[in-house]
Amino acid sequence: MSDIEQLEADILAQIEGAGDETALENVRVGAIGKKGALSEQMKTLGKMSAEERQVMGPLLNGLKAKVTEAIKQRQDVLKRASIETRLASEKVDVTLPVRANPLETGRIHPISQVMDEITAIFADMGFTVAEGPDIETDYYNFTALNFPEGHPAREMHDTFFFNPDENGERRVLRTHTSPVQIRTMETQKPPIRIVIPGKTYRQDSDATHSAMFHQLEGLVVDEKANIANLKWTLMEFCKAFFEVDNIDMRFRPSFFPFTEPSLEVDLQCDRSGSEVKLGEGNDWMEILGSGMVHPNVLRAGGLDPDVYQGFAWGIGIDRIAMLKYGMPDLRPFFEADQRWINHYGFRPLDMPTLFGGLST
Ligand code: 2U9
Repeated sequence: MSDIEQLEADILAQIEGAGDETALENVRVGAIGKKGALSEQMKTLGKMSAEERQVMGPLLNGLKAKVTEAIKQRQDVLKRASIETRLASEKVDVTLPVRANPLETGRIHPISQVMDEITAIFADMGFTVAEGPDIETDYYNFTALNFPEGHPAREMHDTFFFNPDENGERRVLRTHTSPVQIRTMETQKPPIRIVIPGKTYRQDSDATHSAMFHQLEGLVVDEKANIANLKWTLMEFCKAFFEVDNIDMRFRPSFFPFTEPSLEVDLQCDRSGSEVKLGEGNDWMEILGSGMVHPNVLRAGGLDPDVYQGFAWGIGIDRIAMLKYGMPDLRPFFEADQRWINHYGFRPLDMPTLFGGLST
């Protein structure tokens, strides 16, 4: 075998043996790169006699073309092989379960659920939702609601006070949502039919009380609102909320500065078993407070009590949520424990409506 034939055999063997594109590039540089074996041979052409060059020139040029073509073909083979390997390793298993999205895994907090349920019931009766600030003036939280200065009921509210401002006035974290009713009476002409869900604050905390809690209050003001309307409204609400056809209710006289007369509402229940059952039995459970709006409160709202009368009520959302959904302790409501919310929470797309069901 001649030297040229030997060189050809060596280079072609190296090309064939290159296992990946990097190895092939090294072979290319070693053969036809600037200082490659074949390039070095070609540099000797200039020193040859004319006859010798006539034989060796076409031989070496032919070999260079052959090597170039062999490298290109090997490159194609290696490229295809690397694509095949990637396709095999990046295979998608279409039988794997799809990861659940937040709409399926997220949960609605029982307080939000109960607020939505109660507002759905009152919206169906023609009420609109009103809102107001959590930080209130002493006037809207107490004075306008017929709590005279120094009245003991102010102390009963265990109020969170801010430091006095330059005029010596102390703002408060609202102890009830009632200031919103005053603000509404100041700005809207009767008839008024509103419900106010929201956060309220009192210095109190144990298994059934938290410093921040939630209320839903309601107010009706027109020229004829009366106790019969109040009783019917609350009766319809309780039946819808507890999802029962009939429930016995008891109205007990009570005292609130902002209503006169004031009535506390109890629901018939059975406490003989391990849990409280509503709508049956011979026992009673206090559920909410209510009354006819005090004339002083109507006056504070800018309304003439000789023309207008109203009724109002207040419900503790946290307590009623515990009762309806069998939650024994209030504290986990605010602990953001994923296991608790997975257990007691509600699915986001199951919106409470009267026609679709409140809690199903
Ligand atoms: C105006 C006039 C009257 C709202 C009322 C109650 C009775 C009541 C409690 C229930 C449980 C608060 O969360 S709770 O502790 N509320 O008993 N609330 S009447 O009466 C109003 C409010 C505003 C202008």
